Amino acid sequence: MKLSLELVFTAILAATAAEAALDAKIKAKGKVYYGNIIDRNTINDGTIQNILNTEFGAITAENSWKWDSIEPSRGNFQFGNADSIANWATSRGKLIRGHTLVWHSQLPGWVNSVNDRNTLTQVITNHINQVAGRYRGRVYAWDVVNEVLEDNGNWRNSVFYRVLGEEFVHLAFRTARTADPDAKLYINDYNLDYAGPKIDNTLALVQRLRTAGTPIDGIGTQAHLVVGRIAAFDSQLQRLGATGLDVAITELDIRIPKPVDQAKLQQQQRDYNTVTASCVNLPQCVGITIWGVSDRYSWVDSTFPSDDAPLLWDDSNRRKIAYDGVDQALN
Ligand code: 9MR
Repeated sequence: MKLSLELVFTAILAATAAEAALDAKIKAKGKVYYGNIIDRNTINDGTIQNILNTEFGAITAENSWKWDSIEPSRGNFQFGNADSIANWATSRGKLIRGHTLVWHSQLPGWVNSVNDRNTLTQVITNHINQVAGRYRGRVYAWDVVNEVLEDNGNWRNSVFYRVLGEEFVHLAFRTARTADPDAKLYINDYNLDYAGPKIDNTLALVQRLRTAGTPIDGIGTQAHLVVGRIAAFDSQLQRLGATGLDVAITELDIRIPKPVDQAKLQQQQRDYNTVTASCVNLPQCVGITIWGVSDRYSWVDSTFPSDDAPLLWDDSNRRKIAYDGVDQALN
């Protein structure tokens, strides 16, 4: 009896995974996943869990895989929250995108105060070995480095660049490849959605990494967009694809300048349709991750108080017409 009940549960889980609607549709277009995020604020919300289960096929931890969560002091690794998310995803047959190994933000103070090359090299190497090593074989893709350039195309003034120069990027990729040889390794950034020095210099950096033999598999474009301002998105995504590397849209949301009204929600529907179609139409684009399920839980509320409503479900977890924009691009 116990065994057959387990079989029933397994079958239900498998069926749920198989029916993940947006995910199944983008797979039918030859892509790898349609994903979303989860974290401590949503992992116990039954409605969000249900939407993740039924619509999405890949999971990114919104915060719990970041350096300050996992290694708050040197050598003190805290995997509790990160493991919960990994297990949530794995037990439901979802892919995992690992976010992120080396990033200037949500970085504990002790890393920022390192000022010699040897120590920082050891610190980066150990962090990547511990984190990517722990989930070895379970992560589809890692954002190995995140946001290393400023919008003007200059190097960001992080502890990593100050102490190690560009070598920190090479070091991070080489270490990640050894720690988890089967994971796809990505450079990830925002504001790659329009022409300018940031995308130019990102592409130049990618070229230098490849020339140096540094193992990189993909470019992630976060795509934190604003309704009605996505005209350049498709052409810039094509530039990323022209490298021949994999491309992923890693943190998609399309926020609306307040007040939100029906016309702007309709524009948002069209914009979600355009962005999804851009990925579908680009052979190198492997998948899309939306940065949140419902408007109730979005980083936009606190960071851009004059914008709102960036996601596919509203504050009451009701499906918005933006969902239809995505769905139509997949049909
Ligand atoms: O969504 C995340 C939010 O909960 C955090 O407070 C914030 C802190 O920096 O990070 C947000 O996620 C960011 C992601 O990790 C990297 N790209 C930009 C995202 C939005 O800020």
